[in-house]
Amino acid sequence: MSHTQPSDNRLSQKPDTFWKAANGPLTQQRALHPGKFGLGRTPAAREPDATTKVVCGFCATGCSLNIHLRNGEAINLTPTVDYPVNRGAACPKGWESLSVLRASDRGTTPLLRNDRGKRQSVEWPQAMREFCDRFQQIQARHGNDSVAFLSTGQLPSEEMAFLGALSKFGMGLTHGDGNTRQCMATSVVAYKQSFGFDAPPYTYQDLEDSDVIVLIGSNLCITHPIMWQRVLKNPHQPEILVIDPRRTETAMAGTQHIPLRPKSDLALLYGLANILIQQEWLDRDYIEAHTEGFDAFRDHVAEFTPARVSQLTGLPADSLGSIARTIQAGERVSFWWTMGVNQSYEGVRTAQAIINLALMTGNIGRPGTGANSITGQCNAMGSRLFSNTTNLLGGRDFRSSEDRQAVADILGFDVTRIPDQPSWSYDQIIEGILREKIKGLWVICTNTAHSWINQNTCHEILDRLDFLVVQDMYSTTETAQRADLYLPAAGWGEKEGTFINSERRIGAIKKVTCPPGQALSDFAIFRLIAEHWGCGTLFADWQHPAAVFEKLKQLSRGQPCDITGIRDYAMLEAHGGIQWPCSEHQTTGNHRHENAQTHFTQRRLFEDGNFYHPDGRARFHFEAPRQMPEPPTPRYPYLLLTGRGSAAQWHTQTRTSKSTVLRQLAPQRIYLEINPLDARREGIRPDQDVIVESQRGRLRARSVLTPTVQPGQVFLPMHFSVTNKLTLAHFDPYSRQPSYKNCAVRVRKAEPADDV
Ligand SMILES: Nc1nc2c(c(=O)[nH]1)N[C@H]1C(S)=C(S)[C@@H](COP(=O)(O)OP(=O)(O)OC[C@H]3O[C@@H](n4cnc5c(=O)[nH]c(N)nc54)[C@H](O)[C@@H]3O)O[C@H]1N2
Ligand SMILES: Nc1nc2c(c(=O)[nH]1)N[C@H]1C(S)=C(S)[C@@H](COP(=O)(O)OP(=O)(O)OC[C@H]3O[C@@H](n4cnc5c(=O)[nH]c(N)nc54)[C@H](O)[C@@H]3O)O[C@H]1N2
Ligand code: SF4
Ligand SMILES: [Mo]
Repeated sequence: MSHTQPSDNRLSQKPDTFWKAANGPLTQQRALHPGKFGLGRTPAAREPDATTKVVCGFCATGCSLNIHLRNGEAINLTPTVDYPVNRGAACPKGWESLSVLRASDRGTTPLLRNDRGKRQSVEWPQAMREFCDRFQQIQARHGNDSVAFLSTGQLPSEEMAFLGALSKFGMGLTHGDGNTRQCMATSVVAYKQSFGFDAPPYTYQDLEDSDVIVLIGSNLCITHPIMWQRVLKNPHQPEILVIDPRRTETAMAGTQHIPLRPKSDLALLYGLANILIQQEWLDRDYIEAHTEGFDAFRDHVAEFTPARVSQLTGLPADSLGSIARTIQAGERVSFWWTMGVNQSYEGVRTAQAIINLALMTGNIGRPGTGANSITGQCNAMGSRLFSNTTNLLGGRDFRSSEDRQAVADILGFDVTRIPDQPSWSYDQIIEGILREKIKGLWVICTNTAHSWINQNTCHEILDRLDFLVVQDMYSTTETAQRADLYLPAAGWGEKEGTFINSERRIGAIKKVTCPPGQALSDFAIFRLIAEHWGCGTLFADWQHPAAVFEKLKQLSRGQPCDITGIRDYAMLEAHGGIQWPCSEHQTTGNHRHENAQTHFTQRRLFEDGNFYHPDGRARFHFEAPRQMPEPPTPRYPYLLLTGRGSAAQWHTQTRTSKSTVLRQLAPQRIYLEINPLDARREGIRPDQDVIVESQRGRLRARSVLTPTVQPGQVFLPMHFSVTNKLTLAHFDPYSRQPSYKNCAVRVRKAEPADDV
């Protein structure tokens, strides 16, 4: 590292002086620990009224924001013009990043539930004692693996790696999973099986280079608005096909909307493959040189005739031919998918059906092509590599003794500390609580009691725990309110580290303002826990995020995600972020890339046709479509779709609801989108209270009559906690990702007697 760090003696201080030092005014902090709190490394420290660049902390687009400082404290922001991702644009959430930090429900002290069930403010040392005593007692009584954690795709990689290492190698936990299970697990498994490593191959420039863009189950206009802006900059007048049961904002803006029946994507994609094969609209050379398993795939899809596919998808048979022709006519076809694919009981095979189309038409590894999963959260890509949950650190495998040894050597731990099994998945942890296997749970940076599928059982299950700890920026989240111990965390802008965006670009976040009260960065909390737990010496050199970034580099060495060529945070800033892989070979000595600047700015994978399986070939994976577990019935005649409602709302709204600007840009009450024909049949008028009911629960919403949802389907935004009272807990068998976007409901006008 270019910054030499003074040794950190904070943990030898008493913890109460520790947090005071960590959280004093910026000037005081700098005096106490020059160069220690991020600001020492930003231009802010040298020029207190300067501007510094930070990547956004909401979605995985990974825009860069210029933070304008006065006296070293952030006062405003503007999108960065010379950043290769957003080039001067930001969506409303990005613009409001600073205002969401200043909310009255930010946690300012730890809160401990007392004997009467009331939450009481306590000092950090007591909070740490409770944390360690309670979890250690549970472990002593029920075994080490009776305590588990649930984490996130929204912490910097350095904090994720610290959490993963501390919990599994220090505290002896076996089970810990993240909210990325709700989100990206399907893509991870699909890529691993097809390509040999979890590797989204694209760069955003592909959005501008394609002449055909196929969006499957993605509402890009509102969920990744700045990626959509890149589509708008495409000079090739691309065909934009939007495959979505709803006529979304994106479907309206595209050139062709394909309103298939929900969860019939697999049939559609196999049907398209069949037509392409029948017509010989293939890249035979590519298939032969770079893939494995095509013949069996050809036989499998032969049964998906246009007539059958039309019946399964509800699309006219001739529209299939026209989609196939569009793909054939394209010279640079890119396929992009998000939650309409991943959140499905057959998500992995659906994602792979998309990958198969790209492989068989040779649309991969060239500009404007690719089978491209779009990531959701700011650092979901970091969690895929460095959270130490399902994968061992660096995209490795817990079951491989070689990988365990490599990690132990790099980190200087005894290899016996590393579990030889991957963690239980999120749903298995929740079920583990029900089966009384898990007694203690530590939730970090996710709001399980709102976002997990089927909330009625989820709430009951959380309440069964002997000890629930929630570490969050806000003390009022649905999950924090259920906690026995709440730990107040600093958020984006109040700490440092790195995120990896959807196109594998690593960018830095910095501390540009102070967290409120006694709130600490998650990094500092992990350090306190290590010390109190009794494993502080193991983490003696995990002093600050930059030191852990060095470890991430070593953990990535020789892996497809090798980042050993990134010198330090300053290098990331100098290059506008850097996409992985970026190995030492690429940046130093004779191997230095000829055109280093371009090389750093844009990079896609598989340009040489080599995939990560030992034989270098990509695989065709396929399977027969499954039955929808809960299709509509006469008693529950509508299929419920859920998803994002607006560009101004983020998930469970703990952050976005704190901005007056964002609140004005989005509905404040939950609403149900229903087709006017269905509404008429049910006697429902616009903007009226309705009751929506599934077999598991019911809720009250305002009606929005709109032809954007098809007859027989309704849509609820996920941003209101009641939505998941209705959803059915069912999962993809390979990725264990919840299938949030299909369950049967009924709808009626609310009556005065209704008590919901
Ligand atoms: N404003 C905003 N932006 C966000 C987020 C946010 O909360 N707010 N969250 C971020 C995160 S973590 C994620 S994961 C992404 C999600 O980004 P998206 O996946 O784009 O968002 P969703 O609305 O969940 O789902 C996309 C679409 O899938 C469609 N769909 C439902 N069922 C099916 C089906 O069977 N087949 C097909 N083809 N489509 C179907 C829905 O109608 C919906 O329009 O957004 C990220 N960006
Ligand atoms: N019905 C339905 N449900 C869904 C979905 C759907 O489409 N439909 N989508 C699913 C998907 S894709 C996702 S990704 C999940 C998202 O679900 P969640 O992860 O539960 O949603 P968030 O609101 O992003 O929760 C993040 C929490 O972390 C806190 N936080 C933010 N920054 C920090 C930090 O730096 N440190 C700490 N300690 N805390 C912090 C926030 O205050 C918030 O409480 O929802 C899933 N649930
Ligand atoms: S598009 Fe995503 S990364 Fe860009 S400003 Fe909006 S929320 Fe932030
Ligand atoms: Mo997500």
